[in-house]
Amino acid sequence: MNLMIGKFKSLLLLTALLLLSLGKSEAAERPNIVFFFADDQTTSTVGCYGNQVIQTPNIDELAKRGTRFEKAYVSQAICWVSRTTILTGLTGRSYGTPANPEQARPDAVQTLYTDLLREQGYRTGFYGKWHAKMPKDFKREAHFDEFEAISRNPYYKKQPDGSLRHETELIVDRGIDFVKSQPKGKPFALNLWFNACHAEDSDRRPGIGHFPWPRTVDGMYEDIEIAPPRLGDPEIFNAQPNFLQTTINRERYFWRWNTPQKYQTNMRAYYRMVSGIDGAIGRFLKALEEAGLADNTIIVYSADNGYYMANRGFAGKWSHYENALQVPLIVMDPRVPKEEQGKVTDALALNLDLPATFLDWAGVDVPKRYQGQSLQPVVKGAKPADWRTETFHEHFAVRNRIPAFEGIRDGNLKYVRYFDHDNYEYLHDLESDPDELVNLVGNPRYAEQLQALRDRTTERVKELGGPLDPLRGGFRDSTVPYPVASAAVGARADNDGFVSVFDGKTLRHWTGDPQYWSVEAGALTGKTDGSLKMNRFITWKDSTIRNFDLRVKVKVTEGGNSGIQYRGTSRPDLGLDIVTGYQCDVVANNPNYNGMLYEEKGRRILSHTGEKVIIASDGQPWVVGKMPVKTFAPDEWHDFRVLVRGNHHEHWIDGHKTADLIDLDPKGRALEGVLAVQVHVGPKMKIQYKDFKIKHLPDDLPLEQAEDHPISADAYGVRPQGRLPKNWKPPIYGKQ
Ligand SMILES: [Ca+2]
Repeated sequence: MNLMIGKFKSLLLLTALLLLSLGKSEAAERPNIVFFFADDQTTSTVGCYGNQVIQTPNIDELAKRGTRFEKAYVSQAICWVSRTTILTGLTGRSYGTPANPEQARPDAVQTLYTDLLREQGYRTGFYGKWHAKMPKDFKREAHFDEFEAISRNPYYKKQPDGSLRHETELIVDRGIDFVKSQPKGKPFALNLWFNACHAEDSDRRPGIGHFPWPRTVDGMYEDIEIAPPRLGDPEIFNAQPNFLQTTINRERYFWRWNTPQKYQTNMRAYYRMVSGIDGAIGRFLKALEEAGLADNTIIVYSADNGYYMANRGFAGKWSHYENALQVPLIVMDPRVPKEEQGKVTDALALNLDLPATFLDWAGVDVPKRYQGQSLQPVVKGAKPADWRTETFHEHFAVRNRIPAFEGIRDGNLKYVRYFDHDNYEYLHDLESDPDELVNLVGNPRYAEQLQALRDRTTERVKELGGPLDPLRGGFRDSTVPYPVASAAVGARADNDGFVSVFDGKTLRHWTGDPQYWSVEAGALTGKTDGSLKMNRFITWKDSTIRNFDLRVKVKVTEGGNSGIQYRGTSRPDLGLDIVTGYQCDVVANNPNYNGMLYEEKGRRILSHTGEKVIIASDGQPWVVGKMPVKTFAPDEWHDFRVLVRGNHHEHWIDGHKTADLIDLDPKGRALEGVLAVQVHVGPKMKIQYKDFKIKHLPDDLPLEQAEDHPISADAYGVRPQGRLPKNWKPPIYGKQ
């Protein structure tokens, strides 16, 4: 071998080795970034932000080892804008146009922050809810090394083995696989963007329907009474201008929070969703530790917007109050010195800051167009003296239905104007009035500051993309402030006031196991082959029902057994489709059961067909009168009617009354719940329902009172279900 060449070769090798080791140490210095992003969550539902009930030990631990931002906000409180803002580093007004502000311009989304990280050697991953509104032809997966959109609807996804897995768990499963397949010496940026805790809007069954939780947290909080909303005083709502009293914030209040029962059920379900996220995060952190990557991985936890959970008589997000704009933000950087860990900062932070922060951590230049700033200085040390005191907030998504506003927070003062609603203005002093209950706009002492904030808003609007074009097509209210029947909010009724609950074509408005339920010849059809071990249900998803007049045509095969279940409760403890509640029975072969009033899994038979019954306050049903019993042939259509007003229940078949009952048992009775129909264990059968409609009656119909319905001494007990002693005789009310 030529000596010179040999020398040259070894020099080359040495240089290559040097370069390699340099590259390696550089890579080692660059941290990995994991961004956990929840949906629809404000600070009130995280343990470390002061909620004593909710269990979020893993998120709390991140705060203990990291920095918790007390004043973190989004620029616009709606899912897709918040997400697009993080991906682009731009406010909604800046990534869209005045004519079409909701649509991101192609040039604004050409390079996402993940592209910039990737160009600098980061492996990037995205799993979960995307929901950013991108231009046509935009290819999401082209902006990440690994990408999988995982959405809700349904939250439970069928797995290859037939089991169901919640999206929160699936997203973290993917994240763990990503970490396990991470090549050595290469940094990564992983986005785990949950759908939780977004409500399943199209499914308004309280609890598991509206806020489906991962089954790992089943039963959690079941025995806990959640405190009523802090800002629940109706006067707070009544003080709103009409355009906010009639908006989508109010409409959805009637979906989820308007009765104590719905509130409790949905709050518990929501808390479970949060604890589900927390548990999944714990699982991820363990895998990260096991992969030996924890020491160099920064963890971020935040949410895309805040959430009204009955505060102010509202639901959802969108409007200008802190409940909607404020989000949790926790940053845990393991490289930060011990003495800086566990701190709580009042530095004003925005969702807009996150992409700039991610790039800063990676040592990538933050593009000039980015409107946020890196949070790294705050996380590493004390809040810099020149940290921002001003943030800009706006809302214009779905402008025809959600009141649009723009405004500025500066120090303690927050100013907004609803520019499509006569420029209605708010000015809040967040220090003296953190709940924003006082509007200072008319207060002369604030006149000067008000004018300054108006001018500053105009200036910022101009800088960020200019005023929006005038609203086209007008504004549409979503509800009246106090609907007569809350179930009728958003429902379309015919001329007689009836709402169709089944369209004759699809099961879109229903949820149940397709193994038993289908549409046949325009009818909602349930079938069993005689092998059922448990009654199965299909439930109407559009709303709960309270006081109502229900009409439906019913046909059942010989020997068949079904029922119209009303004011029911989902029972995920028994099965995802199981419902308990009152039932107007449909029983083909027993006229004493056909049209009777039964209670599934509760007090059982409340009245046989033809019995007029009063249920005493202790839950005992007493027969106080009789009606003739008729036989209705199987395999023919019959008109069923269920009329329920307050605690008075009446059933009819073909105009013939089969049940008339007053329920005076305050503990056992239900005044609201879901509508479902049933297939029963027993012989093979087919049940069909068509022309299914309901008229929602006023919520506040009076309840029948015991003093107006004395039970006569000769009233006798309703025969209970099941085998009874041979000499069983009904108890007599007067002889108790
Ligand atoms: Ca959201």
